[in-house]
Amino acid sequence: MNRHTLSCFLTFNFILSSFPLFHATADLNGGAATSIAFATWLRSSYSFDIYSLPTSGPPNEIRLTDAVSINSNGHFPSPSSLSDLPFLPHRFIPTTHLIYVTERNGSSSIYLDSIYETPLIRSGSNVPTRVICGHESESTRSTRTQVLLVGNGQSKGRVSMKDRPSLVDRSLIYVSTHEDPGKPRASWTAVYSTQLTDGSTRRLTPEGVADFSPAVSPSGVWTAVASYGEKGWQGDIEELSTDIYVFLTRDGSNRVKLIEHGGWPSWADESTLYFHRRCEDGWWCVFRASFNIKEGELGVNSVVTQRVTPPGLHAFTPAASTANKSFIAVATRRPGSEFRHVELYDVVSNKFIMSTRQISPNAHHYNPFVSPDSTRVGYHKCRGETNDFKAKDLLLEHIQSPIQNVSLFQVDGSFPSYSPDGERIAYVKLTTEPLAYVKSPGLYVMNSDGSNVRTILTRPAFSTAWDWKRKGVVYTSVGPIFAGESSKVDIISINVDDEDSSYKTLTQGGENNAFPSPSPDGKWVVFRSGRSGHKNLYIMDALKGETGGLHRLTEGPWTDTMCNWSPDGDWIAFSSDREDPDAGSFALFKIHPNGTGLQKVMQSGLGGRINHPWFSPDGKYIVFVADYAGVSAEPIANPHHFQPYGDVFVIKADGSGIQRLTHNSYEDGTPAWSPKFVQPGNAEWPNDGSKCSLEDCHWLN
Ligand SMILES: *[C@@H]1O[C@H](CO)[C@@H](O)[C@H](O)[C@H]1NC(C)=O
Ligand SMILES: *[C@@H]1O[C@H](CO)[C@@H](O)[C@H](O)[C@H]1NC(C)=O
Ligand SMILES: CC(=O)N[C@H]1CO[C@H](CO)[C@@H](O)[C@@H]1O
Ligand SMILES: CC(=O)N[C@H]1CO[C@H](CO)[C@@H](O)[C@@H]1O
Repeated sequence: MNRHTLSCFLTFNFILSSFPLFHATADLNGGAATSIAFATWLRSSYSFDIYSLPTSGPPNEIRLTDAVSINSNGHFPSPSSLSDLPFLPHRFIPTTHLIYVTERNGSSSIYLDSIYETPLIRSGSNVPTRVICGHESESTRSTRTQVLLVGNGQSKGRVSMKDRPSLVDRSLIYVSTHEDPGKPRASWTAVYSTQLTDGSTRRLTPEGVADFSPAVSPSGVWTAVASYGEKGWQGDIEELSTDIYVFLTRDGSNRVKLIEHGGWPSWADESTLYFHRRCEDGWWCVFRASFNIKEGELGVNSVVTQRVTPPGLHAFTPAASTANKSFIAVATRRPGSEFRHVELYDVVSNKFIMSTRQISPNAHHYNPFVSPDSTRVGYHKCRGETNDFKAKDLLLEHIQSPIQNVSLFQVDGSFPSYSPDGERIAYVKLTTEPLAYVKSPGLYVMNSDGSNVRTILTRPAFSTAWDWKRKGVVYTSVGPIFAGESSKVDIISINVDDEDSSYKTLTQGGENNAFPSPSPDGKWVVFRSGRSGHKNLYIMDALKGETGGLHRLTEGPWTDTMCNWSPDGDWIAFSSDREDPDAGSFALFKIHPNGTGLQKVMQSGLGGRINHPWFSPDGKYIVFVADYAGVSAEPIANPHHFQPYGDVFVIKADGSGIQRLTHNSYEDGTPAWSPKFVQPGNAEWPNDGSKCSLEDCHWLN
């Protein structure tokens, strides 16, 4: 019992420049504030922290980040890159500096933590500023200074995703998604360089191109990226069909394609890069590329590539080691194991020499990185429960919104919808989710602040919607999601305030009747049904169901689905593949409830997908989920997401003025607008601990 917890940390909030936090791009709902809730596949149980292990000797794993929010994709800066940074205090002997991505405060930003061992000073002594918690041993304690290096302030004040940082010569190189390339199905991910001493930021990726996974060479002169180049995102959701390009870090010039087919570059020295690709034998494998780099003269022909890791296992996301070139770090998936581990691979003897399997066999470990002296390997994994604290997963998280007067909430559940007074949220847990907190799939209701979660129905259900007139009445579809036309799915209405959870089945025959949305006068419900052999839209009586009256709204050999009735009653928005049935491409349409006025509101480019439209309370805007912004990271660097391109967007109901609401590399979905403004805030699950219910990429199985 030598170690005990002590509240003693130094925080520094060094903000480089003073852009406004919110960049108002629109003023929806006539200036009245509203809210949008949406789901992000399993993100609420990530609880990632960055850990490190020595590359030789006893496997003493240490947690480097502070167990707040989600911390990932770390980088150990070299001592020379840190020299002269004005905000680094020099009063302690440094042990570790770590640069990483954090999602605290509802948007990603890049932090530098410096963890110092200091002689023990009893509390009350000269700790200069605000203090957060740390460890204390008999004679030392660690003190952490935490510096925000790059946030939205460095991106013209725009909310964006920040990722893959490296520090070179007092400049931070990273990706950000804050610039709209202005065309559908194009990734917004580009590489930027921010000068940390003066805060100036420069874009290194050419306009109209997306770059992923930047890596800076040890000298800092070159940066390598995975990129589609001019051809743009190809709709990939597993391996990205990228090539590797290099350019001069100082200004992005001298850009050349170095390697066809590859991703996740990592430099061993100025003429050696490791990278991954899916090999022809089906295994993900790591390659080494050797080349002779000279400004301006480089091309694919001068490069020699060689496969490094053997068949029989997947090896990916390599991290070269620069001081000791005899090994690299990789993530692996081995046959017979569902867990992703970080392993060291000796490139001289061609043997795996160390693995996180020894330390935490039943956890996923992501995206290794090696310290400049090659003595430590870092990675991130879910923190779970540890001895010194209990991490808690969030049931409801406030996400920074790029739109003024719209607060954004991520709900740990699918198909959230707000009650007409904005006080409650109905949502479901799907059968496909690992059920960490709930015993069974079904329908749940909570207050909009995340309190008072109640189980309403323990049967598989999906899309939810509240009646506008009858208080407490919720519609949902009961049965399997993603099922064929004739699958047994019926629409029910249930009063969530009734004690007995009895419900009324409104549709008959069970031929995939789903996505109910009631009319604002409370008389009708629009829904989709597979009863004709195709999924089309129908309208039925809200109280009596089909038996009280049924009208067919759309008809054709295609799929019309995910319908939402506008609050003024005049329109029904829906998603349809009618222009190219069964090709997997869905556009956004609207139609009057009397069947006239059909209009295509928006298409997300050729072959694109727009799903789950929902009208704003004033009917002037529609929120939806789409692949409009492509993917924002290599999917293999994340846990599994079925549709990693899913982001939430808002458009005017006439189809103009698209705005991106979410910026991340996860699968966001099923947004719903609240009629009232909900105060920003987070809510933890009432249970203790983080359940770490991660799933590794299914397509690696
Ligand atoms: C370099 O790494 C290899 C593999 O871990 C190890 O066997 C070797 O001792 C290291 N060399 C030095 C000089 O640290
Ligand atoms: C159909 O409904 C729209 C709006 O709800 C209305 O403007 C239009 O006049 C109606 N058309 C017919 C033929 O009833
Ligand atoms: C800029 C703006 O329109 N702000 C509005 C946000 O919503 C509140 C509450 O409805 C209004 O008072 C503000 O004017
Ligand atoms: C500006 C802001 O919201 N800062 C918060 C970011 O997150 C940390 C940790 O959760 C809070 O302590 C800050 O107040």
